Amino acid sequence: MMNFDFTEEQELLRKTVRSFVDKEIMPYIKEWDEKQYFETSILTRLADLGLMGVCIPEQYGGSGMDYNSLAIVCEELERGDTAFRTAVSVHTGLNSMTLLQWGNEKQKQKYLFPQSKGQKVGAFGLTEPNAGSDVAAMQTTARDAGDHYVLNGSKTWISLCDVADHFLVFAYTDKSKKHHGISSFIVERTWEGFSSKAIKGKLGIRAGNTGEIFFDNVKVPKENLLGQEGDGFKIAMSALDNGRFTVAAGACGTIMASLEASVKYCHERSTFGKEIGRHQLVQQMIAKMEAGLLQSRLLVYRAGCLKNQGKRNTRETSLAKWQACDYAYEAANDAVQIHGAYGFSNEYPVERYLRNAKAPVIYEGTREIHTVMQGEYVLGYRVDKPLSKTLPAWPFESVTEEAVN
Ligand code: COS
Repeated sequence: MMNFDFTEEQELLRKTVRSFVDKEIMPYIKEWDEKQYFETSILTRLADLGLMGVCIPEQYGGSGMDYNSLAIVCEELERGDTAFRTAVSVHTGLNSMTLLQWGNEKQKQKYLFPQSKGQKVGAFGLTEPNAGSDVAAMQTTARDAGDHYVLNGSKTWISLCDVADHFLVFAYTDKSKKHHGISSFIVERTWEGFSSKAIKGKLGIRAGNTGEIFFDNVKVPKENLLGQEGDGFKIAMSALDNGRFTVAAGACGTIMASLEASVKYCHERSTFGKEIGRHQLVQQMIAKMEAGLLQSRLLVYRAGCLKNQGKRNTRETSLAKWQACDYAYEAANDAVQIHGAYGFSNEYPVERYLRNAKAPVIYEGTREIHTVMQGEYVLGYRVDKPLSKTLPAWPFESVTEEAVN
């Protein structure tokens, strides 16, 4: 059965995030972007709206909505700015959803619950200076020291590096086993030997907090190992199935913002005696944006439906991420073109959209990684096996209700 309707709850969610963005982000974003300043109070306000754990079951502190509701939140946030969608991507998509999928009950209560409430912020430490697309090239190590591990190394391009309380960190526990020797740990910022440093001078997402995190003999209790030793690569890849989903959804927000600004400008600006929207080559760019938005959304919501069914969606999510981010970059580029020389100045928001849209074509799997993955799937070189652990299907079963029945 196919159904393209949103539920009333989802429609209301979209309206709520949209008006939040219009009031709390739009008036200030130009200044935050110029100052390379991340406004942390936005996360607190999102928490007040129940949006820091939108698709996490209520028993773990979340709002219990479905996975496509997370997509809606990401679309609407990125319509304001990519920085805040990125924050939700790492907090909910890469961290909380991974704890939901892989964490034991104790870990979920201790770390997932406060994250879903927004009392604590989560982030994700996978990429290293010498390990981006090639995840297994990482150099960070976690040495077994009896009742704890000792973590050494560093991670880079970490969103919320100075803001997050908890980090999911990937490190080798046994280098000889190659990718089967990587393990995943929950690390707290306050632990001795942990430090962070923001990267300044980024092309885009300048209103976001991104940087490096360092581990200098950080003691990680054994109970903070996520899954089993050696599960790290699988955990990282399954986390990316969710992170990429949020990036793809966010890209739809950039397309919406590009369209909105361009349509407005088309009606304001006249050349050769008519509104520029009347020129066919301008219409072509507008039409491409519309097509890109609709195609991207369909791919995103299809991946979300698979998540709702508890099915593996690596292939579908990768396709959505690749396509939506490419469309968003093109849409932002065309929006600048439509604005002509004005688009080249920050008097209009479209130059920010273009700068912001470049990052998602690179992070969470470059355009090239996703292109190769799709080629391999079609040619039969890449085949996804069923997973031992998937996200819980939606609607979530409540433990409390089970107990009552
Ligand atoms: N969920 C769970 N397990 C997964 C998985 C997923 N989505 N994807 C892969 N795995 C498992 C595989 O089943 C395989 O397990 P076994 O070795 O036990 O059979 C293992 O992980 C290796 O998978 P695969 O063979 O697909 O690895 P490749 O080396 O071919 O993967 C790519 C290479 C390039 C696809 C991968 O490294 C990648 O996506 N790189 C980009 C990383 C990235 O996006 N970084 C951005 C970080 S920004 S936060």
